[in-house]
Order: sequence, then structure tokens, then C-alpha cells
Amino acid sequence: MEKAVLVAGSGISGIGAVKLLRQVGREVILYDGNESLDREEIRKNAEDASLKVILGELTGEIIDRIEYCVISPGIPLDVPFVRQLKDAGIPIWSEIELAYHYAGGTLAAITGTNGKTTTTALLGAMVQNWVGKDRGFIVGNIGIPYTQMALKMKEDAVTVAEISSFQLESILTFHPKVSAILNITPDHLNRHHTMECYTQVKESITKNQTAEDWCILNYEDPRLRRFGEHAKVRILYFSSRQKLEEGMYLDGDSICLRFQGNQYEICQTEECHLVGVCNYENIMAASGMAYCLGIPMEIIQKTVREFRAVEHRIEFVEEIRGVRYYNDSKGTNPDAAIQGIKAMTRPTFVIGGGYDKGSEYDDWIGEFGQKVKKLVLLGQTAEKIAACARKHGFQDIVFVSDLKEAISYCAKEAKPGDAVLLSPACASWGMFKNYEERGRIFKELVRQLDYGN
Ligand code: UMA
Repeated sequence: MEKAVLVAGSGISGIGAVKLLRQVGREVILYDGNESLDREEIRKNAEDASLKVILGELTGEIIDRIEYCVISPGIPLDVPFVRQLKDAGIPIWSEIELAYHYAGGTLAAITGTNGKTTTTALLGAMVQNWVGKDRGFIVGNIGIPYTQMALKMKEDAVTVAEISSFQLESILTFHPKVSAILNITPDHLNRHHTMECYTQVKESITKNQTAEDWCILNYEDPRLRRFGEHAKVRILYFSSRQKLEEGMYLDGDSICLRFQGNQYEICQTEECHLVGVCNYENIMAASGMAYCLGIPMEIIQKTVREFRAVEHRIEFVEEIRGVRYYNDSKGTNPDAAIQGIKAMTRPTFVIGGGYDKGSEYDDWIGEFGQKVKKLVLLGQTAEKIAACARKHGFQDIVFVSDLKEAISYCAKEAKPGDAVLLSPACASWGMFKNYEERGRIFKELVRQLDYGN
């Protein structure tokens, strides 16, 4: 008798995986470590009234019935049940591996610590402007599970996937035609433990790529340049600091691409709606990937000029009584949050703090300079960040119990001409479902200030 597939995690990846497996006729057992979940609710989400759902602990009897396990990205590989499965010789597939196994067409995959979502959305827009929305797909960590769309991807599909380090941990055959690693700075160290492990996981996006494929790398990231020197895939670099002989670069106000004897201007920086050097890097990476996929230059140029910033990434919300509010909830680690500070041009109230991923906050606080007026802290990391700020001589710190209190405080204290920036440098877990929810609540609360006017 054919064995069942165990899907671990009942979030959006797990549900996507269950639906895909049921559609291809496999028996599925869904497992989630959280005992307090509601089985009926999970069955409803999976649209399968008879789905076998196991919560809490996994027994040996179940393990005997499993062919392989599809694991959700949020589940670390060193938890007891995963070790049990591995000891029993049961293969662990990442959710993206399952999707890749069943999807047709061409895959472009983007990883890196910061900028993945913007680059994915921009390349996705280029692809959709090229092949149309029914053949161009945007999936992955950006919030649409790859498994949810995989069976719709036929041989003529072109898929753009945002891929996190969590998703790369359990890939087997996952093989993009074009990949990109945008940058690597410390993040998720509580999960990957060392920078070396984190870097290796990111680099494994090229694991199955060959000399026929392409990988786009940031020339200014020393780790990536070292990696590029010995990679077995063709490398194309981008740089925001120097004109490259071959690749994408920033030349004054012009974003350029030079490739196999051809030279193009992708756009002038003032022509696009994305601001800041980190965004010019995202434009360079997406354009290079698009070019390697064969997308005509006119489509690349047109899409870059039309594209608008993604939600939660240094997103302008509203100006109320002369104070400008920005939502950078996507600033889930210190490096991403540095970009938020850099983009501010006014005296700024920064709302920070959240879930502790084991990050260090020195570089982020080092960026404050004279720009940050007040640091308003909440969440698990509040004390740790405050101690770090004081160490760097920054004393203007306020503790609040939640986002609502943070916003009321800022609205009361900020003067016309100031900015308020939600850029927590931490994950949202523990206080919110995810960074999207945190950003949305922030925007709602800010807009309520306006009604109270
Ligand atoms: N669970 C266990 N055991 C554990 C841990 C979790 O059973 O030890 C269960 C939980 O009880 C829960 C389920 O796993 O029911 C949640 O699974 P999940 O955390 O993988 O969440 P999903 O809803 O499937 O969302 C995931 C990504 N989440 C994470 O990587 C934490 C989403 O990225 C992604 O958009 C989605 O898949 C679709 O691909 C979010 C994220 O925060 C945005 N990503 C990190 C980041 O961007 O920094 C990597």
C-alpha cells in the first residue's frame, strides 16, 4: 500500500501543501505541534472534511506510515519530531521542494537578507508584463505559498519566487534557471546559530544550478564576491559603488546594465518611484534577472518606471498636523531597519522592538546620528535595545506597552516637520501574527489619529 505524506505545520504553507497533495491523489496526514489548534478549523482551511489532523505529539505508529515529510518554513529542523523522522530515515522536503517537484515552466528565485520582497515584486511585474498574468506567477515568502500555485504552472509558465533561508534548509532538487542572492547580513541567528551556517543556507539556492544557469550577486558584499569566485553557475554582479565591466551598476543618477557587448540605461533614479540605494540595488538585481530570462529591455525599462514600493517597506502612510508617518514593519532585523533610518530626511521618532531573534542592535543605533529624536520601545527586546542604545550614548528612550500607546505618545510629542517611523528591527511574532498585521494595525491607528483631528 502506498504510504502517506506527512505535512508539518498548519499555516499557509502547510495548507497549500495539503491541497496540492490531495489534488495529485496522495493520502495526507497533517501534523502541528500546537495542541490548542482547532481540528475542524484546519480541515475547513484545507477544504478536506476527512483530513487526518494530529496535534501535539507524533507517535511511532504514525511515523511507520509515512513516505516523506513536507515541512513548513517556520519549523526548525532541530525540534524532537524532526529528529525522530530523520532517525527513522524519512526524507524531509521543504514546502518549496514539493511545489518545485510538481510545477512546470521556468523558475527565477530570489534570496538575501533584505530587499527580497521588493525585488520579487518588481521582477514579478516584469514577467507579468512579458508573458501575461496567467503565465507569470509570483510566489513564496512574499506571502503566497509556492504549493498553492504549483499545479497551475504549466510548461510555458514563468515563476518568480521569494525564498527565505528557512525554506532553503530542506531542498533536494529545487533548481532555478536564474537565482539571486542580494546580500547577507546577520538575521535569524537563533535558528541558524552561526553566520557561517546562515550564509551556507542562502548560497544553497544555487545547489542544483549548472553552467547553463545564472546567479545574480551583489559585488559589494564580500561574502558573496568570495562565493562568486568558485560557484559552478554563471555569475552576473550588480554594484552600487563602481562601474562594472559586465553586469548592472549605478553611474551617478543612472542605473545601467552592460552585458555581452550591449549597454543599456535601465532608468534615471528620479524616474522611478523607489527611493534609496538599497532600492536601486533591488532594481539592478531584478533587471539583471529579467535580462537573463530573456525579457526584452523595453519591458524591463517600462516596468521599472511604473513600479511602486511594496506595502510595509518604508511606506508613507499620512501627514497629520505636519508630522509624516512611515510604516516600515518589514524592517524585521537591524540591517533592514538601517535602510529605514537612512531614508528619513526629518527629525524622527523611531518605534522599535519586538520578538528576540538573537540580533545585535549596535549598527542600527549607530545609524541614528542626530536624526533620531526619540526611540519608542515595545516588546520582548525593549530592554535589550535600550541597554544597547545607552551604551552608544543615546538616552532619549521611552517604553510603551503596545503599538497604540506608541502612536499616542508620538502624536503628542512630535512637532510639525518631524517624522514617525515604525521600523522595529525585530520580528513581530508574539505580539502580532506577522509583520503584515503589525504594519496594517499601525496604519489603521495612524489614520484614526486623523479622524480625531
Ligand atoms: N509549528 C509547529 N512546530 C514548530 C513551529 C511551528 O508545528 O516548531 C506550526 C505552528 O503551530 C503553525 C505553523 O507551524 O501552525 C506555522 O507554519 P509557518 O511558521 O511556516 O508559517 P506559514 O503560515 O506557513 O508561513 C510561511 C512563512 N513563515 C515563516 O517562515 C515563519 C511566511 O513567511 C511565508 O510568507 C509563507 O510560509 C508562504 O511561503 C513569513 C516570514 O516571517 C512572512 N518569513 C521570514 C522572514 O521573511 O524573515 C523567514
